[in-house]
Amino acid sequence: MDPLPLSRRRFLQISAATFGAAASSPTLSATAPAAGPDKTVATYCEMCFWRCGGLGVVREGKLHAFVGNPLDPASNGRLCPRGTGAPGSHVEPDRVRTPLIRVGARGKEEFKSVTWDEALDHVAARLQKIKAEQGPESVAFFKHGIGAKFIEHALKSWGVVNSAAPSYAQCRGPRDVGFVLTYGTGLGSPEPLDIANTKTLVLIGSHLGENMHNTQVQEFAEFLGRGGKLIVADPRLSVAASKAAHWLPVKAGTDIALINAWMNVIVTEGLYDQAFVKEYGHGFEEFARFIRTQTPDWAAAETGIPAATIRATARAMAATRPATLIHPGRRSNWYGDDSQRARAVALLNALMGNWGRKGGFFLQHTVKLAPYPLPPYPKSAKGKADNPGGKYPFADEELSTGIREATLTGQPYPIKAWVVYSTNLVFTLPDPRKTLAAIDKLDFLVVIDTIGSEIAGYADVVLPEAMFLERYDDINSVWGRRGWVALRQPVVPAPSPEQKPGWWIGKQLANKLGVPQAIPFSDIEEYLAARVEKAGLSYAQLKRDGVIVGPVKPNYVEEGGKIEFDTPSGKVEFFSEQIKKAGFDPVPRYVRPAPAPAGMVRLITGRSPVHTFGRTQGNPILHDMQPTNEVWIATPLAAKLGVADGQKVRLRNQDGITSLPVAARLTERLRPDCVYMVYGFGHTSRMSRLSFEMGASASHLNSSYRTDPLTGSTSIHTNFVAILKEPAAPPPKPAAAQAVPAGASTPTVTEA
Ligand SMILES: Nc1nc2c(c(=O)[nH]1)N[C@H]1C(S)=C(S)[C@@H](COP(=O)(O)OP(=O)(O)OC[C@H]3O[C@@H](n4cnc5c(=O)[nH]c(N)nc54)[C@H](O)[C@@H]3O)O[C@H]1N2
Ligand SMILES: Nc1nc2c(c(=O)[nH]1)N[C@H]1C(S)=C(S)[C@@H](COP(=O)(O)OP(=O)(O)OC[C@H]3O[C@@H](n4cnc5c(=O)[nH]c(N)nc54)[C@H](O)[C@@H]3O)O[C@H]1N2
Ligand code: SF4
Ligand SMILES: [Mo]
Repeated sequence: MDPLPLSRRRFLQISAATFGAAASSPTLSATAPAAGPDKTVATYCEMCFWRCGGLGVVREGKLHAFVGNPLDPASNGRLCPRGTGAPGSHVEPDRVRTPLIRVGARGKEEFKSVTWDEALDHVAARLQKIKAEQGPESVAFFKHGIGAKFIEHALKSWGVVNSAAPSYAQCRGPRDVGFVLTYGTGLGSPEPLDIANTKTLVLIGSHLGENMHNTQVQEFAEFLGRGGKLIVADPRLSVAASKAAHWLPVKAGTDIALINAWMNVIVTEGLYDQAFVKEYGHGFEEFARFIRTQTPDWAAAETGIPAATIRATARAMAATRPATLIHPGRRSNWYGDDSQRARAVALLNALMGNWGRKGGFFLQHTVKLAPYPLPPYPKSAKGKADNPGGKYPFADEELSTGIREATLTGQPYPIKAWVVYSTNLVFTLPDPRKTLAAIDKLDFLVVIDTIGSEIAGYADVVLPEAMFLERYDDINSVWGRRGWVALRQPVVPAPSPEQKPGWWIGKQLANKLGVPQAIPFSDIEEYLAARVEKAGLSYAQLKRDGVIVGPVKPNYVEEGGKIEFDTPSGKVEFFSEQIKKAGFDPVPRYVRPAPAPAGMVRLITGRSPVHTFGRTQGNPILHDMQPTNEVWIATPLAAKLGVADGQKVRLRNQDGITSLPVAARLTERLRPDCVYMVYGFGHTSRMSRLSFEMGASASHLNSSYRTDPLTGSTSIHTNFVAILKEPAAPPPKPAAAQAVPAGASTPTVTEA
């Protein structure tokens, strides 16, 4: 059997295209803009949140291509496959074309088409009623992306205080908190990683090359091209791991043990940056006392990585410091101990002394824009509902799951309506059963989306947004080596005149809710131009070029840059008094993950290089590149189960939730105590025909999660599955199949 299953061959081809891009072509686009009558419009991509600058190419009045903008530092003139495929989202067949009001039972996906006036009058009447009876705090807003700005602003001007983005506690929240607790600052996006100058790069999970954050992948390709040393710890031989000098197939959930053992070697052998620790470190002695107990021999038993390998890789890291970077990761909500895992990563970096140093974390700058004068928000006596009593003491943004909990329990006060912008909460939040139960408790659900997503299927009102190539949004002001501002502007009109931009929706909503002063400008360009011109920059230049990049400034201590740490001690906190005071471990202590129940293995997930989460499976271009997902199963495990390559299986988790059928991909490149699946497939909304029931949903299987006690972030890799061979499993019950509890049939898997 081919040890490299189809999916991997495809991943490798794609990554080869990307890794080779720097040397070969100026863009990944299949179609370069032709000379002649083409018109190009500079804007920035929102197929994901890297926000690369691109050029929309219009030919004969139609959107012809979307290619990289060479002036833009987030793309360097090249887009990833998803950005290049953005025109597919413009022509996506099942886009919502008009506002919709629900006619059938909730979740039945039955709507009638209405005018904007009707839809917004209905929304305003329902929200005003809730405000009158319970207060505006009982209306919550969920958001993802820059387009949310004016809708959120309208709602906040009217009294909304609960506003949360799942991209915090379901993504990079615990990482940023881990860094705040250590260095006094989070890393944000794009992260200030100087991969361009790194000599040794350590990836813990972070699967660059499948995770397509554009310039990071470009710098990674350059790093590999010049022979940089790569160390990858991942239970799976990811695309990145296939390029590594050392692949450490760490047992899932044991990263803290591995990182602590690395630190043990570096501390006990005196390999760390002693000058940096002396000048900038706080509590190093207490930390060192603890870390001396975390020996490689101890960690070997936990992680499955031989002690000699742990020692060798630790020494390799120290050999090139400070140009050694332990990648902090991005999606860090894995096991429910993730802010501590992030602390461990932050501390290992601190031992390299790489803060503000070439090849480590560069010092960032930004281009300042002028604020546009807008009236302040009303004060709320009730406060927010997502984190009552500061239960999660280090959460520094709102918790989406906290709002869901308040909706379910009515505590600290009832939440009666959700307004949801560009986040598919049924997919995004852990345990979709809880999300649906919370929706059941709502008086009113408004969803602003481009397509008929799952969450839209449950809405009382759906408002159709224009996609990013069809609209203005606020200016993107970015921290980076020099910093820059980028403009989003329409390349083509939306296919339907009823598909409106977020700012317009926000303005109408403000009018209908009786707070018209919240958005005083009649056209968003008034607002955009004012912010740019008042900052002394040229709006005409921004419109023409798409970006204005700031001046060169020092990025490193060597260039005269200053480093300071906004922690209580003013230093890098190896030992954290504030964590201790809050009742948690002041040093990152490893806790062994729960073992798999009999007959089950752990489910771990990641990204497809050609899709973004669950939002692009209905994009015809990207759908063509990858219509469905597959489940990776290690060959020894498959042999034990009698599962053949390509055979359809279902996954049933510890809570009896069964997936849709999905093809098995047998591989040598995965530990046999877990299976791997790309997240974002297995859609259940009939309103999007291309993605409906294609593949299996990792979201639905994520029913058992742990909550990080420091930040409230929720885990994704804490579920176990049995592998059921088709057709032995009960016949599919279409849309509901993924939420159906286990029937009588017994899992056919034995534990690996
Ligand atoms: N193409 C594409 N690119 C994207 C996105 C996308 O949807 N599509 N999304 C973007 C976003 S929002 C994010 S947050 C990032 C996410 O991308 P990353 O932050 O890079 O990755 P994760 O999804 O957290 O991690 C996935 C990897 O971790 C490994 N892994 C699983 N469990 C463990 C473990 O216990 N230990 C270790 N060491 N490794 C483990 C998996 O095998 C997999 O290779 O990607 C961004 N880039
Ligand atoms: N099980 C599991 N859960 C996860 C993750 C995981 O890997 N596994 N990843 C986590 C991470 S890292 C992140 S960042 C979050 C991401 O979570 P979300 O941001 O919620 O991502 P999606 O599920 O793709 O939902 C995006 C929704 O926005 C809609 N949309 C797309 N473009 C537009 C637009 O221009 N305007 C409007 N109004 N709507 C639009 C899409 O149709 C879709 O309904 O999910 C988190 N949740
Ligand atoms: S990384 Fe790709 S999808 Fe994300 S913004 Fe850039 S081009 Fe668009
Ligand atoms: Mo994310």
